[in-house]
Amino acid sequence: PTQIQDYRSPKVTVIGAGNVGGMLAQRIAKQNLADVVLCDVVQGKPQGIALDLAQAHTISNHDRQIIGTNDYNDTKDSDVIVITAGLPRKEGMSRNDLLKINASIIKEVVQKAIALSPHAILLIVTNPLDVMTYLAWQVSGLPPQRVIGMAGVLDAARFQTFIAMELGISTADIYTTVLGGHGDLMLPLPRLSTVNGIPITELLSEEAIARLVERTRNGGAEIVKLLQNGSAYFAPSAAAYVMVEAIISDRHRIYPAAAHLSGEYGLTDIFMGVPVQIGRQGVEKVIELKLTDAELAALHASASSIKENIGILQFKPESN
Ligand code: TXD
Repeated sequence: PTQIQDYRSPKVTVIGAGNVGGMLAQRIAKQNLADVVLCDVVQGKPQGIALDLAQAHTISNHDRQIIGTNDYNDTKDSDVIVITAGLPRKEGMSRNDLLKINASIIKEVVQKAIALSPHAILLIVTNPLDVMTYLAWQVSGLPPQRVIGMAGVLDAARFQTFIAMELGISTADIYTTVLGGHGDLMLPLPRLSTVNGIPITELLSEEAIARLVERTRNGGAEIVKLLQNGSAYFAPSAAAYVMVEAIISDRHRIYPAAAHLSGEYGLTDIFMGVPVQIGRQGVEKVIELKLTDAELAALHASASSIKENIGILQFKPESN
């Protein structure tokens, strides 16, 4: 039988103690979900943030440990490793502009982290999201189910927010479906987005829906433009948090996320945003929605642009 002293707190490592990473660490500790290790390449930054967070948590009254470090040995035996390391977008940059710079960062940090936590689930946040998730899977050598990319929860929340603003109702009654890559070709699906079960196509005009879909696609850029130096992090960290929680608490939640496809939606050898069931083992199931021909064609267009970028990195298994 399990002895009580065998129990240890779950451990989540967040690599990249930037805006998203720091805010995610706060959310995890504040909810008493897990101990957190914040790891960054910049000396002092993760240590400073960890100390500040520990003091904040003293005030808000809970007991999780937060460590800041530049040393991967401190990340050993993590249950979940979240990768937020990399550069964010500046105004005028597309997510793909980040491709090569962030690819070299992802390769380095994933290899170092997985060597010490071979049983972890990897959650990728760094952009361009779908390509970085594919790359992380390749360099980690993990089974595909244990590598997940976060973007769909954020994109779906953006769509939800804009629908709520338009209708003047609570976001709590809105459910949205967004498929595809985390880029200009992402696919918010009005037909499968509902207010208390009623499709929004029955509640909003075509013009309004087209406008909200477009705003969702540009949701990240709209914030980049307003902030001027950096990208969104409150909603992204909230989205990463619910995914970490679904894993640590083994909730079998269904979320849109970048997952490995092996034939679903007619696609193979790619990570892209689709609804998945998430639990302690990572992706438990990829859910295949019935799409119209037009929706499927749009999804394939999004997939082609991801594959093109995977090709630029020359990280396809056959060209390895
Ligand atoms: O939906 C989504 N997936 C996204 C993705 C939503 C929001 C942000 N998105 C992307 O996440 C964004 O485009 C970036 O690629 C990442 C992180 O965004 P964040 O806003 O947190 O960027 P910061 O504040 O610049 O933080 C990045 C940190 C910073 O502290 C660097 O010092 C660190 O990453 N960094 C590294 N850490 C460890 N090792 C290496 N090599 C390294 N390089 C940079």
